[in-house]
Amino acid sequence: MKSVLVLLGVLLPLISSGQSGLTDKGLFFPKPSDNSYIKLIPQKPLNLEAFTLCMRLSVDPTVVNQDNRETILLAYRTQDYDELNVWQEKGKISLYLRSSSEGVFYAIPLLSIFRTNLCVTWESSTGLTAFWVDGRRSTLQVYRKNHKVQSGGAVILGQDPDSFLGSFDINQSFVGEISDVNMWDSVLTGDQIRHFNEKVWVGPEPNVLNWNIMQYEVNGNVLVVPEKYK
Ligand SMILES: *[C@@H]1O[C@H](CO)[C@@H](O)[C@H](O)[C@H]1NC(C)=O
Ligand SMILES: [Ca+2]
Repeated sequence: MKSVLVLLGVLLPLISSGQSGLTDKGLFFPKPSDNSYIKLIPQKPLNLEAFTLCMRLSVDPTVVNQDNRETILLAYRTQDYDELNVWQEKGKISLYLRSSSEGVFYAIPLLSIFRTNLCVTWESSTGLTAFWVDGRRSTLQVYRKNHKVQSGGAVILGQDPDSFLGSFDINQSFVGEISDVNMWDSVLTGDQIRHFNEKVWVGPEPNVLNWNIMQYEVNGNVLVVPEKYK
């Protein structure tokens, strides 16, 4: 009993410093910074041979859509690698798996001041990769066939870490609003991805990142957008 109480004494402060559940809420990054970010706690380790990653995004285009700016949309960083990064950069949207130099680029419409439903799918067995913008699929590309995404990292919104949870660059920070970040360990069907836009989810429960029950940690100047703005 005593050891249980001691354990609770250690765990409770940790649990209460984080928060959970973001149903109908968004996260707003009001201005460029090199210290504001959100750490998302996944439902399970990111050992992935396939994934679907979806999110809703709106940006401050006067910052994010500057010609030479790189803006991080989601970063999953392990101790040694940029294991899975999604960017908007140089007029394109890009995905990088275990690399910060060899990505796959898509000339899809850029993010705007209004919300965009953005999904990306990838599977190891074929390497087939696609972006989905408001339910419309891009052309396919083949990227990182037979690769596996490794566990042991941290999922970050708002900043690109060049070391494990540090070395942020203000000129790569996200400026705008992100919500409904969901991730599955499989490639969903086109119909399922189109349902994501309508917010009436009928597909499988997101089993890697699940916005509705997400545990997360806020660092710096990030506002949780109340439900009435959904
Ligand atoms: C960010 O970009 C601005 C404008 O290009 C530049 O003046 C500044 O030095 C950059 N800051 C960093 C930390 O790279
Ligand atoms: Ca960087």
